[in-house]
Amino acid sequence: MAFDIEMIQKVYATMAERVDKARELVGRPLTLSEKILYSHLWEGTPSKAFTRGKDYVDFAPDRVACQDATAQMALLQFMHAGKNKAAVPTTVHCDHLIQAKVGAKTDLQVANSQSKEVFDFLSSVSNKYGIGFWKPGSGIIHQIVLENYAFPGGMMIGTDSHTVNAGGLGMLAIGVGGADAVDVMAGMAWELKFPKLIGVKLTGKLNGWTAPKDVILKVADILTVKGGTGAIVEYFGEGAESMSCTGKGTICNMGAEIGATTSTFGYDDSMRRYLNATGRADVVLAADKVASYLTADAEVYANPADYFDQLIEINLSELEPHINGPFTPDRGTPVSQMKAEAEANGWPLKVEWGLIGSCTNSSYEDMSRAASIVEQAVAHGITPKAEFGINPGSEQIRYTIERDGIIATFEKMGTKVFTNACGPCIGQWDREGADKQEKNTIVHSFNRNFSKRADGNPNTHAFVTSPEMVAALAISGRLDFNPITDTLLADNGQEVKLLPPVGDELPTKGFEVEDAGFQAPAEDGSGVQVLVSPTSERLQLLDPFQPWDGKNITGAKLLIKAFGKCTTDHISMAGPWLRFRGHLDNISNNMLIGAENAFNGKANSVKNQLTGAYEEVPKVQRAYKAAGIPSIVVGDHNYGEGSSREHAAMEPRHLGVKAVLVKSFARIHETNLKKQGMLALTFANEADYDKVQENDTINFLDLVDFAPGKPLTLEFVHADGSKDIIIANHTYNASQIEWFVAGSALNLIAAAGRA
Ligand code: MIC
Ligand code: SF4
Repeated sequence: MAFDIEMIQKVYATMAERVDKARELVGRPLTLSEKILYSHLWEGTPSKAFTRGKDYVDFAPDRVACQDATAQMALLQFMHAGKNKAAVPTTVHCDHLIQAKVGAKTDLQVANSQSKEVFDFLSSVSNKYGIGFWKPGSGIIHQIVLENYAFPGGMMIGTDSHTVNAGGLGMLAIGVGGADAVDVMAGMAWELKFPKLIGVKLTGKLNGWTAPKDVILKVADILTVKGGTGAIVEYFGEGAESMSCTGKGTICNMGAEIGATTSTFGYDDSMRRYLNATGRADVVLAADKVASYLTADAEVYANPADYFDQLIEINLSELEPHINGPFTPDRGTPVSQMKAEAEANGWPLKVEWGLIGSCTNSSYEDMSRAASIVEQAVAHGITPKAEFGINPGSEQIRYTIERDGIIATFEKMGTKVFTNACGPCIGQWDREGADKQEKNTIVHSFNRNFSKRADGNPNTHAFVTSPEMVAALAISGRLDFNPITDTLLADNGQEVKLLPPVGDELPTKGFEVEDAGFQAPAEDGSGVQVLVSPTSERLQLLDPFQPWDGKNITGAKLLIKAFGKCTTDHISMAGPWLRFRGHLDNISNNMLIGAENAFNGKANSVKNQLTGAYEEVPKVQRAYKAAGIPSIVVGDHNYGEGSSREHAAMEPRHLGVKAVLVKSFARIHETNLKKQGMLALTFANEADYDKVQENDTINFLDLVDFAPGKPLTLEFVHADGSKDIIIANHTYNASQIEWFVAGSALNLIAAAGRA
């Protein structure tokens, strides 16, 4: 039986009525995305039609998922909300805090002892508040959600940007900051701007070396890292139907990389097969009764241009395998052009490592198709030229692929099998020699490849590709190897051409697992004690942020003008810093250390305007804080791209930064800033970015009149006394302005809890 089947049945029970009403109000056939949105309104049955990309709407998500690196802050905040129990089914997953070094068994033991305090905290908070707890080693949050909780037509939020993975099962699953999760767990509405809709029509069929991953690598190349901002991507067409459910998950997963709010697919046979294989025949039974509501109305897919804000068409029969990177997931190169591209750009051609896994590509199908390539190499006596590592997505997958001999196949090539966890994908990789910072190339099946992400080395060129291509490239040891046309040299000197990958979508003998790693919460958690040591360096109870004093901010210093790509990895790095995710003051020491200072081209070196010295960003900001001087951060396009980690917003808030003024924001980060009581502003005129100078002092002239739709006026006073007036736009609505006034959204919830 599926977890929370009653909740799922309840969602389906009201679906028809709500969707029919929405269709009537909107006055035309509906996309799947609209059906799910309108059937999850906080108000219940819809009473009006909303304008896409404009209206803020209150929703009622069905469930919440958190992972260990973000759950700490989410639950520390939830503890202030004054509730006894999470209001909707919620789970916590331990996956980010496990380092990949020697192999699964030892690495897990090390993590369990090194992060014991954090795991114990998460386990006891979960137990107290009725939250399902998935222990370290159980798997990566998004695989576990897909295997156990996702259901067609549902809506969930998760404190991780790749929550969107559950779109593979026809959900609207959306990544958020912890403060948003707290809203839903506290039984309140969750607000989202009604998204725009991008339709992707998939014709033809994947074949040969192409995989679902290539669809999203292509889409990322077309839309770029910000092309999906504020939109839901809905995939459809014969190509979608012919693809596995976990393959659909891969495509939705990497929708985070184009900034999309989420991505989804209509309910089909691949989902039925997957639900049945993962022990959820009851969900199939329930979903089948409302099947027509779990996909778009027929007219929509027949004439998509009339219903989507943007339409993309991809013919899968013609799609080539892609390799995206380095340093950004939207730089796509078809495999046939890699040689020329790599040579022209000076990318190291030798592949040092091939890594298969992450929440994006760690399904049974992924592992079995990649293993089919390894098998061929073994059979031909080819020694792999690069090192190889895999991290299975869940214990259920690991157990099953071990039973089916897939792990044994990988091991024949000397592959390291890491824990069922994020590992190298989030810099939890103790890679030998990375500290030498040599220029090198790695290929992986993950989703992100920002600078330093995997091993901390800024000179590692990481490329994203499908698991089967990772296998081929790692075996050949070359980035420019094209398995479709090129041959490999066997150890006996024979030339060998690899055959295209084959594999099972689902295990023919079914999934199996001994201990999946789940811990159910206590029925009544009121007696459970949650302890946080005051001397802990890993956990720190939160102090509420101060409310706004009602005055214009004046005399603020420019902390940094960030140049170019500034992702959440640049603002609050992961890897070694993950250990401080539950301790706001300690983690604040990584604030913006990866951002490039526009004035000197350096990272973590900004001018302290009080002394004139160039120092680390956190140090300078602490100096301003100690002197009681406010500050602001200026940034470029798509600021805060990537992760949902709210630390990237809480750290500046904690250290006294008042505003972040940029050319444009990534969605989750903008909301996180608002929720934590910061000012998230954009240049009304982008060119004004160039007017900002290193020694600037900034005065807000009309913050006292802060109101929805009304831009703010900022005065930039330069060192020579001259001034520039810069107009800043914002997207705060009335209730979001209240968060700013109260000091944070949590302050409002806590006040309501006390009232
Ligand atoms: C990531 O892939 O960057 C992460 C680590 O999963 C993050 C969450 C985090 O920073 O903890 C994400 O994608 O949201
Ligand atoms: Fe973990 Fe990587 Fe997936 Fe983020 S993208 S959840 S770090 S596996």
